[in-house]
Amino acid sequence: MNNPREDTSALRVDGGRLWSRLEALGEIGAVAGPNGERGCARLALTDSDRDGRDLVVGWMHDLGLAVTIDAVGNVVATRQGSDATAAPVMIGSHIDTVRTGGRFDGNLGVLAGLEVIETLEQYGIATRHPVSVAFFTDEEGARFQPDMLGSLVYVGGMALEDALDVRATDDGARLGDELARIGYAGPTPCPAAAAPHAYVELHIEQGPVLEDEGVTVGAVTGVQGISWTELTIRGQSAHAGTTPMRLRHDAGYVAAAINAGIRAIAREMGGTQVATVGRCEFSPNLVNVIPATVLMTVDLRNTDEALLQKSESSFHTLCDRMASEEGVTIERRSLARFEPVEFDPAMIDLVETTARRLGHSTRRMPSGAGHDAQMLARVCPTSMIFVPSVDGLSHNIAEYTHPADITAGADVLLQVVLAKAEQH
Ligand code: HGY
Ligand code: MN
Ligand code: MN
Repeated sequence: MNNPREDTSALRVDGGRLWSRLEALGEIGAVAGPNGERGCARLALTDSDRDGRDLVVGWMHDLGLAVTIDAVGNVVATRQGSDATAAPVMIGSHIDTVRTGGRFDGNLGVLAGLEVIETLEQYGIATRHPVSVAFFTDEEGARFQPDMLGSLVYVGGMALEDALDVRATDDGARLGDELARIGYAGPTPCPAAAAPHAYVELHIEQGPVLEDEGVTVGAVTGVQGISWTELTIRGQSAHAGTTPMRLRHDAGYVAAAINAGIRAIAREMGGTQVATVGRCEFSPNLVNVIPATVLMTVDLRNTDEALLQKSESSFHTLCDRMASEEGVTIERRSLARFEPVEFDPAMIDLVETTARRLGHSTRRMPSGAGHDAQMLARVCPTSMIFVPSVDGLSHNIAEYTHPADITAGADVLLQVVLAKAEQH
């Protein structure tokens, strides 16, 4: 390798150092599986999220970075550039996880950002723009909806007060109270006073495409649209044995029909349409009682806004029909609604040409999952770098990405950041 102090195009990260940070963070909220899987459970603003935050903020301080915490708990750590007036190149992602999460979803993007900065420090590389690494609050939206909540507030897409008043789905806690309880209700105003110069996020693909095609790096073109709805189905509890089928108002049956119905909608639409019932809670949830109420969620996604609206319309027609046929009521509450996002063409080109220059196979692709990048794209040139997920698995404790792919993705991130930050 040429001397990277002179020729930074030869600069590479220390993949071992990055891997050991991933392992260390993965121990916080660790979940062990029966076959040796090692996942993570760090739901937003829980004690384990706090512990994960404390560990990463400690690393940020160890690197001598200027660390800010804003009013919704977003943390941004900045390495100074030579031009104090220049906006930072921001690297970011999240460190909260779903309850059955992995060690890479989100964590990789934040820790690779730390690795990029440590590499610049190690080789004494100065940049004109500052370089910052951020983790955003509650990207998953598993406990507090919507998802990408912290980055949405950061870019001015959701009022801070509305975010602080969101209630947790598990215990009803108020987001602002949980933020204060874990010590991350920060003093920095939110939304952010100024936009980054550019934003780039390294993330595992969380799907099967890269692995199926044997490609190392995904140059991400955008993020598909997301529609989350909570349904409260109210029927009539009655005796399972004495109530004739014609007299039933069975909320559980309607829930099952809606679940099967959205699968049929997705199958008929084809393309990128997906549909999921992730939560479904019966009450009173007893073997011999016809369910009185069901609380459930429906997640619909499509890369095309018009098709996403079509799937939503079919879903609501299904709900209306089932309510009428079974004589139940269905209360609907939107939990999240984001249109598809296209990333900046020049940033996509930069990711793709950088990956190729480093000798990695690459392909362009949209993201099926939501990411903080889709919010930062509202305020600055943005793209993402994907690396393969083994068996396409994520939101599963068996989530895994090979160390070589981790290092490849972080090297691409380093070189993209160097290009945007303008080595000085
Ligand atoms: O739901 C998502 O796509 C992301 O994991 N928040
Ligand atoms: Mn993620
Ligand atoms: Mn996720």
